[in-house]
Amino acid sequence: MGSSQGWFVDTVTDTIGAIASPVGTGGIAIVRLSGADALRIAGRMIRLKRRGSVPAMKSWSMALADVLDMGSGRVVDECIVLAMRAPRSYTGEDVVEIQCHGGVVVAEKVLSLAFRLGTRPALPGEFTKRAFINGRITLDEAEAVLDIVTSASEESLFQAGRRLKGELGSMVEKWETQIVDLLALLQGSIDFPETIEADKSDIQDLLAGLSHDIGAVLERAPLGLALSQGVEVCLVGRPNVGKSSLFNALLARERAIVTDIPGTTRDVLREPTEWYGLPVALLDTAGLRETEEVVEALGVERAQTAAVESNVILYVLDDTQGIYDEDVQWLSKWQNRNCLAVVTKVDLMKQQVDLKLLRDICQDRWVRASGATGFGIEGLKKKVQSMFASLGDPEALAPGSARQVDCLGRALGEIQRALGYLNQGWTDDVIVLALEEAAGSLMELTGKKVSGETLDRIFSRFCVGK
Ligand SMILES: Nc1nc2c(ncn2[C@@H]2O[C@H](COP(=O)(O)OP(=O)(O)OP(=O)(O)O)[C@@H](O)[C@H]2O)c(=O)[nH]1
Ligand SMILES: [Mg+2]
Repeated sequence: MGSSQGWFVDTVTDTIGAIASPVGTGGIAIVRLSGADALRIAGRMIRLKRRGSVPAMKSWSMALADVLDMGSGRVVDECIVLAMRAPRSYTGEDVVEIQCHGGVVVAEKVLSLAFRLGTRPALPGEFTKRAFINGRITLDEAEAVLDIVTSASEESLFQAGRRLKGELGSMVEKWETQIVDLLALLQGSIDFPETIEADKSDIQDLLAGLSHDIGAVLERAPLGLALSQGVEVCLVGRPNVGKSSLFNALLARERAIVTDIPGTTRDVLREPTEWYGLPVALLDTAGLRETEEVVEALGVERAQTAAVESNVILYVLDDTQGIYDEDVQWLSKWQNRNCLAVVTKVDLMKQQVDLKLLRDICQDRWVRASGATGFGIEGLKKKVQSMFASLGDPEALAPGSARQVDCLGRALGEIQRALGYLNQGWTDDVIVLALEEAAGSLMELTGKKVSGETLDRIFSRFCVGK
């Protein structure tokens, strides 16, 4: 659990409200209120069916009730009301959840009644932001909430769930405590050199250990980011080689137009999918070639941009045509990226692709497949998935956002700097400066020390009502 952020407290006295369930019709719609006045406001618009009133409800209790329109005196809907009192609620404040029937108008009406009684519309992620501000969760846990909501695969959910339980945060806090204790020791030896002496080899061991442990978590960053944000996989290659056929085969549905006319695909097509637990956004693009045709030329430009911006490039080669000079150029250009060559149309048994040349350019980064028969499609998915899974033990904990990776990277850099200073015999005050920076970066990760802009950036990615 994170510490309370004192300097935010006066910004969170008002009561906020939002529809917490998705827009549309469904079984139930949930209107959520949070703040010091939540119970009182709910009490004025809700009449419990049995006895009592919302403000008198016990914490973590529920009741059947009617929502009343005070203006017309009409019953708007029959609902179930849940009361959760501060500090034992999601936000750490008084929270009321009103479960009404799952219609758009019903939920909007219930919310509008709450607004009329002084509730303010919640901003995106404001409930979770309050949970952070009130010390219910740390910042990495708040990010994990978003990762859980947006999880595109079971693996993503597994990692995000562990971060929400605070596994990453508590590890980071342990490192931070070790550094802070060391800082106290070093500061003591600076202030009282006769009485306190810091043992150099103990400090070396400690810093080397920290450096190893943080480095190990950072090594898993590409896996963590791939799982939380998904990877973009982009099909590129010359016209007519079979990109769109592979696109369809990889999605197992006829999403893209396939014809034997070179230059069929123009715009970039983007479809979400999942390959062995890896959330993937698959992109199909226009065939790469010089062209005078305006629309196609724009498509070719977009194809190159999409390839450069993607996490994985699948460079498609046509086994009935072999490897052209342009193919060699593109493959060589992208060989230091996550680029995999896909030799397709192998069902036609033409074997025009020179495998020796392909191995020279791509080493083992190529596969054989057929968009027409489905041959090699699962192997291709598995190979892309293993590019990320092999980045670390999938069971091991990984950071889930670029922000977390940045904080860990800076902490590691400062610890290594401190270790370097120590080995070179620099004075303690220089080492102290580096270690203070390291501790600061770790505190940023959990949100103990964080700017308002960082918070705004994180919570603006949430939906309203979360
Ligand atoms: N037999 C066979 N034919 C294929 C295969 N893949 C594609 N084709 C055929 O090759 C032609 C071109 O396929 P597309 O998938 O449209 O090729 P593309 O690379 O998307 O082409 P552009 O969009 O024009 O760049 C079509 O006639 C397909 O039916 C394959 O694996 N086997
Ligand atoms: Mg195409």
